[in-house]
This record gives sequence, structure tokens and C-alpha cells, in this order.
Amino acid sequence: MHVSGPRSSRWTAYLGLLSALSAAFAPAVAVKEHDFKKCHQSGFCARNRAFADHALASDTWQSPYNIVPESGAFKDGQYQAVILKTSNDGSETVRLPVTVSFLESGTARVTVDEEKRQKGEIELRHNSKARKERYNEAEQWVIVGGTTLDKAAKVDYEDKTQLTVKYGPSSKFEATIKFSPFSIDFKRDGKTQIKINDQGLLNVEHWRPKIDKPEPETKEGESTEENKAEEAKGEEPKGEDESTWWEETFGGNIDTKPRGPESVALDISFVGYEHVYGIPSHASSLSLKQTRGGDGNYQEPYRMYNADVFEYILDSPMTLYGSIPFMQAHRKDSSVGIFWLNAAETWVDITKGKDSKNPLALGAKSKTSTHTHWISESGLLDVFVFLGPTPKDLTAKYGELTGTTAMPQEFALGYHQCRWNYVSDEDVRDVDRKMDKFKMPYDVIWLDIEYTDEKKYFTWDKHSFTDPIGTGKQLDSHGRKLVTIIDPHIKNVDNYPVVAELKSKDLAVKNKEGSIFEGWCWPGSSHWIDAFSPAAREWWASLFKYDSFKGTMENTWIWNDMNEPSVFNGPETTMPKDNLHHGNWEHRDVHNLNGMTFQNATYHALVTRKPGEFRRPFVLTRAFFAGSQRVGAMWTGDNQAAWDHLQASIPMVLSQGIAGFPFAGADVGGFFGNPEKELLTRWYQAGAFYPFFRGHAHIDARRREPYLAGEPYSTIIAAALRLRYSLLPSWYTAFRHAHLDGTPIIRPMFYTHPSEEAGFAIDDQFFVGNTGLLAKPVTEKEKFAVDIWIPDSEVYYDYFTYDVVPTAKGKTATVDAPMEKIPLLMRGGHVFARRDIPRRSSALMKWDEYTLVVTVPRDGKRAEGDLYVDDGDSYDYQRGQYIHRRFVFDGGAKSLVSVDADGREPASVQEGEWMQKMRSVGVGKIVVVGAPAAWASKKTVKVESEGKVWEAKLEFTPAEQGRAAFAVIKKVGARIGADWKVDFS
Ligand code: NBV
Repeated sequence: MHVSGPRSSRWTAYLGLLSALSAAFAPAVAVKEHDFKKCHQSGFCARNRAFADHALASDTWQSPYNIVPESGAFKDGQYQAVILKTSNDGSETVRLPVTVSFLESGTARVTVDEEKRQKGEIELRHNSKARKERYNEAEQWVIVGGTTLDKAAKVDYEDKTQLTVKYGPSSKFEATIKFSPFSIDFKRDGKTQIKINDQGLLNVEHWRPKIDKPEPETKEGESTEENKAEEAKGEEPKGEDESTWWEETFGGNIDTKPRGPESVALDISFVGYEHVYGIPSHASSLSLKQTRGGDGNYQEPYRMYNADVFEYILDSPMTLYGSIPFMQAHRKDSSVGIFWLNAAETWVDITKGKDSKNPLALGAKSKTSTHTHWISESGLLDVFVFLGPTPKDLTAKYGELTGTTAMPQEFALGYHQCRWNYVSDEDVRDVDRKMDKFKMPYDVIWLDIEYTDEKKYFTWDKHSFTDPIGTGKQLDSHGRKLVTIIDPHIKNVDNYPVVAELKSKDLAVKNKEGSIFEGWCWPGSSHWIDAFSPAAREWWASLFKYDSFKGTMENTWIWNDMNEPSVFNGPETTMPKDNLHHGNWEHRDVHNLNGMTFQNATYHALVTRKPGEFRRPFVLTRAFFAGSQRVGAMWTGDNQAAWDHLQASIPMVLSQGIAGFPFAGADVGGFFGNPEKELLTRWYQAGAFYPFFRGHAHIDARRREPYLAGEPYSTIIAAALRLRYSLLPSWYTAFRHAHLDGTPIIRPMFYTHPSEEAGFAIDDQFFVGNTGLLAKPVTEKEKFAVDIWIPDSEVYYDYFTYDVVPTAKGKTATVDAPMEKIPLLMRGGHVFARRDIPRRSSALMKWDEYTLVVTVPRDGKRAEGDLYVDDGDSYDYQRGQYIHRRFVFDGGAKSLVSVDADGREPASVQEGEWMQKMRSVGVGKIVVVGAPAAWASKKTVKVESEGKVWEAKLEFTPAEQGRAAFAVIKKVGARIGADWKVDFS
């Protein structure tokens, strides 16, 4: 084991922790930025940035990539050709097969490979066993649909220099492929939206043999780029900088790079687009910043290289735990985007400007374009192009390709109580009892690594957890669940059957020599399961069977941490890039996929945990990639108990949503440190609006279960928890929409109001699903009012007081936010569902009646909304076992009706057990906020359903002093699953 340089102090801390875990861990020290690479320390990033600098500074630069016109053929929606790359000195030409596919969905895909590597006609150094091809299996992990070729796509124009293909819905999309140099111009309705290689930054580092020559001296971790940057300015580089082609060192770790340099890079310009979003996870703003310096901009590209970034810093393009290389660009009334399917280390530079040749020259607002430069270390160049035009089209098309968020276990939307660690069965049971005592609803209690017998996963600490089944049963008696952590590092000790099997079955990740990789993590010396291997996944599944993982039962679910993977003594706290995975793919190629494959293995293990039991798994992951949304939830990792971390969590969670992985949340209270009570309380109020809502704390943090906060905080937190629980039906409905078409659960302004430019950079307020609920949690100390930006001319009511917010479109409304209040507005024109009876867990609310809230719009005409319900546990919803109602309030017809949202006839569904039970669940009350004054004299309304008509009582409260009039109809009595009509005439 080699430890040196800047990592050693951290390593010492880990060792200390391993030997005396209890309270020995040195408290918070901010992330050591130098533990993680900057672009100039990552050879391929530095090389490509230098390439860009040179190209953009030169007036005569021409991209050396040209399509051979005769090689090209268009057939069945696909254009295939060969690009010839001419090497720097003109001595060599490299053949790069290119495919441009036009898909039925209207998405286009551009793939570039390298013939020599494809055919295996290269030599690997150091007797490496690694594969010779560029990694071409990312799509097997990521893409689940939407790849059918558009046979209707046709060549519209062709000559010796270019080819234009019309494709997409009503042939509104157009791609002009230019041959010399190779570039593509994507148009919608005749206007250019996206250009690739317009700036000439395409760079596919081809294979070449190493020619030994004396190397220039460099310091560790530095490329000669940095040294040369100054002198190279304005000059032609004399030759390529080879210093990082064959070997790189960082933090004392050597990367042997048996395949030499192999990066792929491309510029992608969003023409006329000033905002770009996506590429999580970064502790940054929702609208991404420029990265080439300048006022308020970053100096570094956004980096995607999943890493265990200990105590991450804010407002930074630095990489975090997960990566989704999907980017949306937006301007008034138009959204377009790209998905860069590459799982290797990736950097993205962003500049904005008027002129593509000079991106730093900021121009008139309307003409600003965003130029992005994508740089990956290895693999194919594989990019999907989406032409919108709405943000919703973008998330839907991306969802079609990579899948949408899985329908969750219903409990998973409740509150999760976690800490590192609940130390014993009794501790868990005590917290469980106290939550009840203080009337704080929660659904899940979590066990971190200390529950195990010395970090041996699938075992229990013999002294503290003597009766996990008894504990599980106590939880189950209130419908609650237990989540236990299982990490991918397997302790390397004798007498541990799990590691013995991992070794004997040969299912672990290998080192560069092809023998089992050994590294350090929580348990000390460890091996890592290689979840890329089908056999490893099968074996993994066997470990979760109830009779194998003893102490677990039907209400046990799983948390996957450290799956970046985190390797304490590895480069940048992860695996050496020259490690080998199943199929002999280098870790370098698959790094960003690693976490997803592990979560996927756990997900499948849970689906098959018991024969005949087919339930939706719940698996939380820290590392992720495009596609992870299909197998669980994520959280934003180890944040801090600080106000700025609370603030940062909101754009981070919003970013997850627009990048297709909306089941996201941040540790409520902050992981490191001890939040003051005000912060903790505000964090609960914000957390009640994260799609994934979990309180968590570091092992050294003081206990902070919400009932310990003391008054008035505990009562305020309890109210936030209850608010979350009462709105669970609406959250679940939002998940249903996310599952069906990829829409985010919480939605930023640009997404809901794509025409309102003033909202494009707002990332501290959001709508919840399609409920019209607009939240802006307080994230500042001693702040007792917030300004909410109002995106349209609709009326907005205060959620709690029904006050009409006095404001207009584009203005801000100041909303009072004393400690006990979450700034939450209701937009006019919506109907949403709640369950108002406070209970201890979501399971106990299963058969409760519903409350419907109608927010009458400004013009009094129409309000609409929906409610989706299923058993919240099984896959029976796929067989029609669900209720999906659409509610329409019609001010003209003076009625509120409930119809089947999917147009199903009642008789068309054979009702199973759950649906039959739901027959007894009705609509309790209907609250009409903004009720017409004419209802003042009304005492009853007529309810009509299932052939019967009856009367229900209406109580009207007139408007006063800024508060809207409202009416409450009690004991409505109609079944939630039936058609009904309430007649207000
Ligand atoms: O398993 C311990 C922690 C966990 O509580 C946290 O949520 C993870 O992000 N884990 C990281 C390992 C070490 C943290 C310093």
C-alpha cells in the first residue's frame, strides 16, 4: 500500500477511526481540494483545454477531422461514414467510423469510434490484459428504450460537401452534416439550435505506439501544459505534449495507462441559449456558470468523476458523488439538450458569448450563445441531441432513453430518521417510541455501519444488536421500516464467508495485473464486488435472502454507500484507473457507472429476496449515473450543519430533477457538525419539500432526533413532518408523473414557466409536481420573511392563511415566515389531494379519507388536478390496480367532478384485494379556496355518484382583510375511486 503526500493526513484520520471508531474521529476539516484533481492535473483535461486554447486563439484554425464523402451512406434513418483525422504533423491519418442515427423519438445520436482500437489492432503496454476497444458497453447499462430508428428520416439535400437530413415529428428537425471539417448543425423549424464541432474542438486521441524519447521534467501532478501555457499563448505548439500520455501520477498513485492517450472531446454550442442546466452533481447553482474565468465565473470546468468528496465545498464545479452527463439549454420558449453517454472521467467547460470564435466576448442578451466543451478520458464519443422545444420534452425524451424514476415504495416518501449510528436494538426501539410520544410521524429508521460485526456486511454486532427481528417487529407494528447499510467493500479477513465466497467464486474487481484488488475502507483491508459481472450480481442476490441475511425481514430495506467506489488509499479516494472489471474493461472506462451497477445489483437482490414476493425495492445510493433513477433514490452526501449548506441543497435537488433523477434529498440537519436549533428547524421545513426526506448526522454529532430540539422547535418540526404527511397523496401523484414521463418532482421556474426569462436563474423556490404549490423554504438565519418571485398572472394564496398574495406577474411577494411557518403558496387553478388525519406513519394512513383542496383561479373559471393511488408496495399497478382520478372544478358550470384520469371504464378493471379495500375510502372534505362570494348563502351542495344523489354541508367564510373567501364541504361521502360530481349551483 502506497500512501504519500497530501493524502496522508486524511489517511491517518481514517486509521484513527478504524482503531477507535466511537468518538475518535477528528471533527470537521473542510475538503482538501488538493486531494482532488484540477483540470491541469488531469492529463487529458489539460491537453484538451490547451487544444481549445490554441484553436480558439487562432484565426486560421481548422479542425483536422474530415468525412470521406465516398465513405458515407444513408439508410433507414442512419448515416454512416468514416472521418479521417490528420495527425498534427500530417504524417498519419486515422480512421474514425461515425454513425449519425435519427431516432423515432426525434432524438439524434452521433457516435464516433476508432477503427484501429475497434479491430483490436493496437498494442497494450505493460502486458496489460485490458480490452483494446474503446468502451462500448455504456449503453447496455444506461439505455432502455427510444432507440428505434426513424425510417421516415430522409436526406433532403446532398452534395460533395454536406448532407442534410430531415427528421423528427413532422420533419421539423434538420441536421446538416458538413464533411470538411466535420461538423453538424441541428435545426428546428429552420433555425439552428445546436452545433457540434463548430469551434473545431473535436479531438479523438488515437492509438499510437510509445516512442521513447527523453521526457521533459515535470513536477508530480503537473502536466507540461501548465508550464507551457504562458509561452504557448499566441504561438503554434511545436508538437503535442506527450508528458501525460503514458503514465500519470497523482497523490503518490501511478496510473500506468496501458492504452496510452485516448480521450474524446467535442464542442457543443447552444445557439442563442443563455442558460444551461443539468450535469449533476455539483454544489453549484441550477443555471450553470461559465468556467473559463471572469467575474463570478469558475476557473475550472465542471467535473464528473464520482468521488467520496469528504466535506465538500460550496459554489464549486468540483466533482461530487454522482454524475449525469445530461444538459439542457434554455432560452425564452425553447429548450434543447444533449446527453453525453460516456462513463469515464469527464470535464465540461462552459462559456457564453455572442461569437462562437470568441466565447468570452459577452454580447447583447438576446444573442448570447452557450458554448460547451466536453472532455472524457476514454470510451466512445456518443452524444444524443434533443431539440425540444419544451423543458418537458427534454425530460420526457431523456426518460425514454434512460428510463424514468421507479415507482417508489410509498413509505419512502415519508420521513426517514437516520444517524451514524443508532447503537443498539434498544436505541432503535427507544427512538421509535419517542417519535410516537412526541407525535412525530416517521416511516423509516436507519442503521449505519456500526450495526455490523466489525464492518462485515450481512452480519450484526453480537453485543448491541441481539434481536434485530424483534426490533423489526416493533417497527412493523406501526407500519414502519428499517434500512440497513450495505457497502461494496468486503472485509478481507478469515472466517468471513462472504469474502471467502467473493474470492473463491472470483467475483471481485481485479488490479492491473489481473489478481484480486485489495484496498482500504471502513473494515480495513477489503475487496470490492464487481457488480459489472452477471455472476457477481447473482451471488449478491443470494446474500439478501431472508435465511442468508439473518435478522432482516419484510420491512428491511437497503442503503448503498461508498459506491463511487470509495477506496481510502486509492487515487482521489477511489480505485486505480488501471484496475480491471468484468470483461477486462479498465476501471477508467466505467468509473462513473460503478455506483449504479452496485445499486442495481442490490435492487435486483431485493426484488428476488423471497420466491413469490414481488415488491418494489427501496435502495438509497450515494454514487449514481444516468439510469440510476430506475433503481432507487439518491442523497447529496456529506454536507455540513451550516446555513449555506441548507441553501445549496435546493439547487442541488432541483438539478437532480431536471437531470432525470428526481428522487433526491440532502441530509436534513447537515451531516457534519451540530446545527443550532433554528437551523435544524428550518432544515426540517425545507426537507419536508425534498422528494427524499431524511434526517442524518455524523457519528460525532450530538444526538438530534427532532424531539430533542426542545420547545418551540420540536413542535414546529412536528408540524413540518405532519405537513409532509398530509401532502403525501400529492407527492405520490408527482412520483407517478415522474415515473410515466420523467417530469421532475420539484420543479424550478424555468421548467414550469419557460417563457419567463426573469425566472431562468431562480433556484431557491419551486413547484411541487403539478399541484400549484409553490415553496420557498427559509435558508437564512433569523430571516422571518421571504420574497417569492411570482411567475404568472394567476392568483396565489398563502397555504396556511388563505391570504391572497398581493402581487403581479414578474414581481416578488413578501411572505411572512416566522419560525413556525414555511413560505408556501397555492397557485389558483389547481386541485390537489391531502390526508388530514395525523398518524404515526404513512402505512397507518392507508385507508384514511382524502381532503381535496380547490384553488379557484383569478378568473373563477377552471381548476384542475389529479390524484394517483396504488398499493404503494407491489407491482400490481402494472396490471391496472390503481386509482387515478382527475378533478375538474368548473366555475361556469358550478361543479367539481372526479373522472378516471386515464379514461378507464369502471368495469374494465378487475378489482384485486387492494382496490376492493379502497372502496371504503372516501372523500372527507373539500376545501375551496377563493370560493365565489355568491356562495355566502349556500348551506349545502348536491353530491352525485354511482346513481345516487345526496346533500353535503357547506360552510362558507367570507373574504376579509386580504384573506380569500373559502368554503369547506364536509362529509362529502363519495368514494375516492368512483366518478362523482359536486354541484354548487
Ligand atoms: O457510513 C458512514 C457514513 C455515512 O453516515 C454517510 O452518510 C456517508 O455519506 N459514510 C459516508 C462513511 C464516512 C463518512 C465520513
